Amino acid sequence: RDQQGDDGVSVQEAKPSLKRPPLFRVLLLNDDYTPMEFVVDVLETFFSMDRSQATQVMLQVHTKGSGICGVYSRDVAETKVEQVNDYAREHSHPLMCTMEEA
Ligand code: NFA
Repeated sequence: RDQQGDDGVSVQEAKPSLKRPPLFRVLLLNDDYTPMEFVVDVLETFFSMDRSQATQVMLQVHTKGSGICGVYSRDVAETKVEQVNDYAREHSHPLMCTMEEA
């Protein structure tokens, strides 16, 4: 922030910086090949969803193109994305997990 002294000269004041760290949405993207059951398994295993919740999110991804798995700190979001993409590749599925700032 800028403030003018009585000599009319502008100086910079330090702003009280209490910044909360940014949050990130972790997303799954639809594709034509990954089996629905595998996506439900991923949502249960890596995002602690029950079967009914996991099925809802899977269907959202399938019908809308993408869906939110959860919202996390940068570190946790990066780890989830890597774990899901590694797990999908290990099983030879093209499923894509990504993140964006919330
Ligand atoms: N679209 C995939 C299918 O019809 C299912 C799917 C859902 C894939 C969600 C990726 C994410 N088999």
